[in-house]
Amino acid sequence: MTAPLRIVALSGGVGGARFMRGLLAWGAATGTPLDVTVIANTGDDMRLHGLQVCPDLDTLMYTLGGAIHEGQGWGREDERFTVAEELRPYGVGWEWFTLGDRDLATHLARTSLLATGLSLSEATARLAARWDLPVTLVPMSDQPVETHVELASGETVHFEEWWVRTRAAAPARRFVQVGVDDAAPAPGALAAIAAADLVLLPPSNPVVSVGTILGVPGLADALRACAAPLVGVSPIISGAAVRGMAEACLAAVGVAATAADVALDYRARHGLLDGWLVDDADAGSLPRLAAAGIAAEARPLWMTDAEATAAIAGAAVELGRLLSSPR
Ligand code: FO1
Repeated sequence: MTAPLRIVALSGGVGGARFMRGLLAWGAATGTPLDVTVIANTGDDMRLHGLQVCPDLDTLMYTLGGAIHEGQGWGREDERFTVAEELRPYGVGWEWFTLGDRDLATHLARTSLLATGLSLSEATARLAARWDLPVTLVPMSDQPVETHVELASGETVHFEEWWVRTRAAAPARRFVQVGVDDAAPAPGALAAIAAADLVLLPPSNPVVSVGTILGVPGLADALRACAAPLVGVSPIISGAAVRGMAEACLAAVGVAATAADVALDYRARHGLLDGWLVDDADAGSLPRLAAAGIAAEARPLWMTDAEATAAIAGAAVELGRLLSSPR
């Protein structure tokens, strides 16, 4: 039995979760034993009705646990909304942020576990055990971090309000990760990075998902000190975000919404990135990436179905192997 390939991935919600599912499918299809740790963004977290809600941890848990609402990419399949319907007339909470009955059970369980004194990592491990996840799911930090958006109007709102209620309609002036200065990487995160054979950046939002994770003090340092190659998959295809509204986030931080500019920003801002996958439509950017010392390849990047997604994940692993092999 060959030793499993130890992979660490920094992931946000929907796109990252689908990519991780593809990675596991690729491992199964190729008979490649994988030992995967997913470090999840917790900047989207919020306190609602006294409950700790962790959107990206839950999207990863439901997707890899086979319980995701596939069409939405978030929330549970086979969901009911009895509680949400009853909450509405009381006018409490965020009526534009739908918490289904089954999903609420997750938030109740997490909040109860945290109330007994467990850390977010420990609570996450307990929740993940129910889903028998094929990965180790770790929050980026055990300390609370919330992404707030400062709008051009001067008003500041929680990321989810900007993202869900307004669909990022109002331009963001900047993102503030409230609490990040007092946050440390979750214990499992640093250990997994130190032991990794490969680090992957799925096609998650490079600003508010991967960027938030990299902003946790000490985490980017650990990645820069890590001997393993770091390979990313572009979340932008020919100038448009594959999912979500990455362009709106990139504009706020002054990065052009192109496959190459996202990669070059990882380099400039964090001093990270060895390999980068771009879609065929962006093959023209390969020379610019090569000039920056980033090993880039062009291939279809639309995660149109499970097979396509597995192929993308496999290509990222193969690029990592290329970069690991002795020169
Ligand atoms: N996204 C929406 O567009 N509308 C919602 O009502 C909504 C509710 C929701 C509840 C729990 C949860 O974990 C995620 C939810 N999301 C919703 C998705 C969420 O905005 C995204 O998953 C991430 O925050 C960004 O990746």
